[in-house]
Amino acid sequence: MLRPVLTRLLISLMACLLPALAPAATLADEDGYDLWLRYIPLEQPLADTYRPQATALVTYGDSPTLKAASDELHRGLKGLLGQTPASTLTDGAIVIGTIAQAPIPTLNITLPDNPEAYAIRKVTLNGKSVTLITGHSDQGVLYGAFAYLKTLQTGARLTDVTDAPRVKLRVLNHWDNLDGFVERGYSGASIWDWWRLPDLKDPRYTDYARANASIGINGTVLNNVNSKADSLTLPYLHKAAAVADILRPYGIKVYLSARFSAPIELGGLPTSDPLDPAVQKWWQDKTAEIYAIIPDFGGFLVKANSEGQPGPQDFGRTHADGANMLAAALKSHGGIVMWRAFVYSHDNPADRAKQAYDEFVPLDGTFADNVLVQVKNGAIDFQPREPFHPLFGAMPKTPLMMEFQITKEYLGFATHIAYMGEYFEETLRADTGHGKIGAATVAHVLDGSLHGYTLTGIAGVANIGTDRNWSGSDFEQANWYAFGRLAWNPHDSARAIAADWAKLTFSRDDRFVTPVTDLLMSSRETVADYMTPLGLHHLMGTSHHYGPAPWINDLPQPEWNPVYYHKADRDGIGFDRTQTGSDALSQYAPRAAAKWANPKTTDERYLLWFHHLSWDHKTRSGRPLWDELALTYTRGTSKVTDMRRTWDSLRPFVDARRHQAVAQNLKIQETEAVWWRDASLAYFRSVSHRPLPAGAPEPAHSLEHYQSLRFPYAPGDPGR
Ligand code: BDP
Repeated sequence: MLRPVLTRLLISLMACLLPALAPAATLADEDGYDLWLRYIPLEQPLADTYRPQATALVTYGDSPTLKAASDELHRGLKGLLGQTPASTLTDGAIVIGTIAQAPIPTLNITLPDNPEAYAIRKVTLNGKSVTLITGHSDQGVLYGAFAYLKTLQTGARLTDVTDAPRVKLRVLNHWDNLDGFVERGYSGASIWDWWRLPDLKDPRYTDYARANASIGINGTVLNNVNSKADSLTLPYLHKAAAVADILRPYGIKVYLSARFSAPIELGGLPTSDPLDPAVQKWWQDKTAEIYAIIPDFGGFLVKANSEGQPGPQDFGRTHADGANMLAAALKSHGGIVMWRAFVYSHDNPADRAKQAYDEFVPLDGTFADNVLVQVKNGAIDFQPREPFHPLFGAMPKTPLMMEFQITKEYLGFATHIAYMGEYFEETLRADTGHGKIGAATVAHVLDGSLHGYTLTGIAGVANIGTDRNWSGSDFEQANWYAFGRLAWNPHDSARAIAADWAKLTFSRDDRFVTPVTDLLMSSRETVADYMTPLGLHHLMGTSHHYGPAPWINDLPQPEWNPVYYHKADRDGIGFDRTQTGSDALSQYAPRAAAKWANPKTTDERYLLWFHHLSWDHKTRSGRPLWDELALTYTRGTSKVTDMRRTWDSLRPFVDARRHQAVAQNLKIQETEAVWWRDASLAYFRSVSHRPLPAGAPEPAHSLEHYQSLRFPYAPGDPGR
């Protein structure tokens, strides 16, 4: 009696384990180059995988963009289904073409009123049952083709789909210098080989365009916001034009960062005063020159009067004067200006978090209609956690666009796993308090619905470089992917996007997808816990921003010093931004400010951002603040250990090469998390003079040891 039971138990145990272990042996090594466009055969042993027939592919119309769509479908279908589709209209065929292209109008498909919209429909055409992918424009068709392939890749059942982007400009910002160095880049050199352009036709540029189009990105700024005027000289414009030619079929426009002092540096003028007619003429001529070479040039991104960059204030003019002068030059060509609001100044004693709002809100309504003001997600600087920037919602007459940082300057570079999709979502869903509850989030500002902006945009600082896997690590690709998806629809779900990415990048198996999605969704919080818990911010090492340095207090500009931000002393810690302190809180609408006014009601993840509190302050757990701080650091490190364990358990689902690459990074992340915890606690203990609570381990080294560490060769550091 016992035997059959045992045998059955054994069999069911084997049944559970075997499939889990089976894939490993058969998975070929991958190097990450194919990103989420791997198109590996669908015959994975997934019972519910839907296998469409796509025996033929018929394209109505003829354009480089339709050709790109058709090439992608060919590539995808060949990879996924193992068959090259024929080109005759048969049952099961895929048909692509714009809605106006004969014979598609006969099908009476309706599309949203958006030039980039697409639809996928099962229809009967000429008596054949086909899948139609259509849009108002070729670009819409291309987006539909990628959407169709994604459905196949994720093993989802194909249903009718209609979709359109909620934001117009979905733009990558490359912080790439003309010499190939990428500021805050952790994935090799710049992919823009300025030296060999314009002759170089690197196939990588086409793959870059494919990857971006697949997630809806439709613009790219090729050069660093800390720009050189040289990028506006004729030879460099020809180089930019060569890139634009390759990206154009994929619906991606090229933009350039413009140096405000270019009329002086290139034009030999004595000034770059935006109200000077000679300066205006210089920009008009320059702009005309650009459009003669790049007819669909997108426009300029400008960092002005920020961190030493030239700008209109050098001549007593405002940001609006500067932006409008460039906007006027671009206007007749259809170009736009993205004017950055990342400004703060060493001679302004106001809390750095307040300065952008103070400068820009009075200018609301004075910007030309082809200007967007580009605002970072938070008021300081891409920290592991920041409350949303108070400018969102506060400039109803000026289109504000978002600037997210995809590259992880402040979150462990490319080595640490921190899924930015979850971070972006936190910002996008934040209630600005400037309208009806539920209709006044940051996403509602960006999609134009809150204030009726017709020009809308989202930018992300790229994490792309020459590394074979593009982003410096396999998991960094998730951040590029999530950025594109959320720029397309800022109301989308970061969790759903993470799950899609995991399926596309590694495995469709639920036993992989669920734990990896969970890991991704908690990963950014983990980083915030071991780097800047409870609302602390800007505690990173000087210039390179690698590792902890909360003790730094000797840099010339007050706000460059971490001590400026944490204000820890024997009595307490935190930045008082309430009425008793800098009153930055008053820049938020009352509904948003109310949540943060009182430490008792403040979400503790923002506690020390807004409040300076005694070490004895009783936190929600009942523990005094000092103990809570120490234990949050410690929790962060143990969560990294959990991530390592999870990843180890997923070995059967990932090829050995990528599994090992991720595992190695996680090991580094664990070591660096412990370093962050130990160095930070060693320092804060020296200030608070309190013993570490039970559960927080003694730092491995002395404070002096941590303070002595130097990193002259840290990547991405413009100061090295
Ligand atoms: C900071 C970066 C610096 C950038 C600056 C910016 O450290 O490299 O130039 O932002 O956004 O976070 O302009």
